[in-house]
Amino acid sequence: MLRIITCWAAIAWTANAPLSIEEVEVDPPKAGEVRIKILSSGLCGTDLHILEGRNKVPFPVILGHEGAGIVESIGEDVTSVKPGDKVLPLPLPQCRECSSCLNPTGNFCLEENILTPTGLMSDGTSRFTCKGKRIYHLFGTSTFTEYTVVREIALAKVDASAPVDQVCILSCEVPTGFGAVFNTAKVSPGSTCVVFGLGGIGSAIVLACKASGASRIIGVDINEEKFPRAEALGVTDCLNPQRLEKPVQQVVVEMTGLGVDFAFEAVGLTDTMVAALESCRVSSGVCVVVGVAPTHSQLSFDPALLLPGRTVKGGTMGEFKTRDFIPQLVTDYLQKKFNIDPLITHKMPFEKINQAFELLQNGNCIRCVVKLGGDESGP
Ligand code: PAD
Ligand code: ZN
Repeated sequence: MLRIITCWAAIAWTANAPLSIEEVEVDPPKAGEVRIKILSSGLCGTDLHILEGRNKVPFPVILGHEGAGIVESIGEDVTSVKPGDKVLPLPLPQCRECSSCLNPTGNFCLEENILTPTGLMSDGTSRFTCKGKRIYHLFGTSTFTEYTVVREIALAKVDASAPVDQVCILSCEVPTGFGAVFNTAKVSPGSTCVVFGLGGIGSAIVLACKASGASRIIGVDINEEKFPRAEALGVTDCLNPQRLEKPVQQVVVEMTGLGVDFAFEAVGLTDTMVAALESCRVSSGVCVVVGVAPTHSQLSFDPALLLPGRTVKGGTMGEFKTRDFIPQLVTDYLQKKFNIDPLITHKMPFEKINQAFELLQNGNCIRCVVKLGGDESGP
């Protein structure tokens, strides 16, 4: 008989307030669910959007969706993982049964909990309680806690030797950026690219554009502290729109002649989405929207932009089928097929999670990873 676990978690009681580290009770996993000891977690721009109140989810909530840990216990009917396995919880599941999962292209599993976040598990209840109050989950993951409960369909079982404080970013940041380039845009050798937003996601996009053989990668950010790191990753030209006398998209078009072949938006603002589209060349330019705009915002642009053959596309988690692809991504990283280490600029103990959020908010980091107290010795 599995017991309730009492452990530490960072609770967001409301938006626009620091997280509070408190004791929570974590219920045992129900059928099809897995309880995980979280060892490390990255902080993503989406967590920040939610904490700033611009993207709505139910509160109080345990944030975090970029974690790595060890299976502590499994509920009934769980067959693909067992206690002690190393896993990455996935914000986008892969049920392998719905029409999206059965379609060879695309990855937007119909069991997702991202677009309409209820904060609850599939039976309509939560596994977290704090001071007698129900605490909501985030995207079925919630990784800013020593223990969490995740559905089996939202777990990637990964190589036991993978370093958790590195590979945690392979559950969101890296596949999101890589897939935007390899799957959604399909960046070709010799092409020109522009990347709006040089944070964690934008940096992963830059790495992948470079790996695809792009001849020019223009990076756009309002924080010039991002430029040296972006150049080290492969950006050839940096632009700060606030220092330009013309709209940044006009400058990008002038720099490239007709506009870029591929534009990526990794900020999460509708203005930068339009600027990205307007940076694309006629007759083949592709704009990929990766950033998450504020809840209920509307994207508005001149439809004449599309008539000459520009395309606007979007994707979540880089359109990778998450459970199929992410274990392989971890193995490829362990075999040194690519290097993600420059994407992690800071590591901190879990107790300093509010400082980690300040770093992200002030733009002083690419990714900060917080380390929870536990070790890998067992559940
Ligand atoms: P981040 O905070 O690390 O990076 C955002 C960057 O944008 C920072 O460098 C900012 O300085 C920069 N920025 C802010 N305003 C502007 C502006 N007006 N013009 C140019 N640059 C600006 O966040 P992140 O990289 O973790 O996330 C970026 C977006 O991607 C964010 O909206 C997040 O919600 C989204 C995301 N999408 C997916 C997905 O699957 N589609 C996954 C994860 C994150
Ligand atoms: Zn599915």
